[in-house]
Amino acid sequence: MSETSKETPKKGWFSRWRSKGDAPSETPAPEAAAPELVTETLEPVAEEAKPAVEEVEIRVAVEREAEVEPEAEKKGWLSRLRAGLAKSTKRVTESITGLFTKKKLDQQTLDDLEDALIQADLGVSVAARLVAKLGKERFGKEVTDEEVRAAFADDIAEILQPVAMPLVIDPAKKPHVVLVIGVNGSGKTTTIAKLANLYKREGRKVMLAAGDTFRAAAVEQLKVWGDRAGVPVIAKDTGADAAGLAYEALERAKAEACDVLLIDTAGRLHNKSNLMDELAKIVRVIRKLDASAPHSCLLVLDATTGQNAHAQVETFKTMSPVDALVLTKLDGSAKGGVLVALAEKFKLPVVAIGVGEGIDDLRPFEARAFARGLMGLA
Ligand SMILES: Nc1nc2c(ncn2[C@@H]2O[C@H](COP(=O)(O)OP(=O)(O)O)[C@@H](O)[C@H]2O)c(=O)[nH]1
Ligand SMILES: [Mg+2]
Repeated sequence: MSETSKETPKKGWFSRWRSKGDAPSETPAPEAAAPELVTETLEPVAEEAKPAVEEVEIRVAVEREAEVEPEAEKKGWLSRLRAGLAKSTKRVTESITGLFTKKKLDQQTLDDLEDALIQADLGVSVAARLVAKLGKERFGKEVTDEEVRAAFADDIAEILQPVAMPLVIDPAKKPHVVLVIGVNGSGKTTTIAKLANLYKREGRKVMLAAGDTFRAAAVEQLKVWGDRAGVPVIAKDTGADAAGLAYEALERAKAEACDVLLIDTAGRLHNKSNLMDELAKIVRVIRKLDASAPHSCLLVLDATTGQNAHAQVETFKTMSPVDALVLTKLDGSAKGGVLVALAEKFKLPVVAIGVGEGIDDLRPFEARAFARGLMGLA
């Protein structure tokens, strides 16, 4: 994003989402399927490559997508966000509410509140900060759980505000190259499909590069999504050199004067240095065609992995010029609070959040709505 982020955000990004209404509800991904990032190896924890099954899953997802219920379309995106965050909200608010048996705010209650916030994945530092502020303002006074939640929501919104910004596509770049990285299963390919769909509907010329050449099903998956969004997908056979593919895709995107090129990548190679080499090579090679590319490097994080997301940011920052985050699966996670901890620690822009498996289930990240949603407030 570097030089592009100073620009005024394109209107289409937010206004379209805000006015659009909602996408069909989808079955949330099971939390157990969340991938882990381990330090030495990026082998999957709960997943084996099963092309046959994956292909079936892709088809099911696409078919489900087609069953758009008009009823669901009418729901506002805010209520959808709240519904998506329900599990996270329940976890935080129940523990806070449970503490307010006594009327006056004492040290014990403050300590318990701090624990509740840590349990809800907001992180030690955010929890300490929120509770210290509450203590300073309300110690010894009578407070209700709702007042506490409102105070926390305000403070959380303040932490989130600086990172809530859209991904700005620089119209001067033809194309604006977006490199999408993250561990296997985090939602990279799905997020690319959602972004491609969004940009296409904003009238931009979009191209996709199936850079996860590690798995056959990954290439197929992107082709299916590309077809659905009406966007060309540059792909090669499994095992092809990802950097070479990215290079060719950029060459084509330049030749065809595309506005956006989204490059998918593999999240799992034999080990960390293997993945690092591949990502570095992709960056090196595309810079031969455009020294300023990639113009955005999006790290996709699965919100259901909770605290593991921190390790993923740390690791990927050493591999690539990560300059923004997308948090996915907020619809199926009780760990949405991790977004607050990430915002406070890394201060990386959160350009969008994933709230479902469908092509429309991507939302701009809005600080206040998210903070109030998390704390169970309207
Ligand atoms: N519930 C839900 N599922 C998601 C979301 N984003 C991705 N998924 C699902 O997560 C799984 C892995 O996604 P995929 O895009 O293939 O991950 P990749 O390996 O990083 O490319 C798929 O089953 C997706 O449908 C989301 O925001 N919400
Ligand atoms: Mg993928």
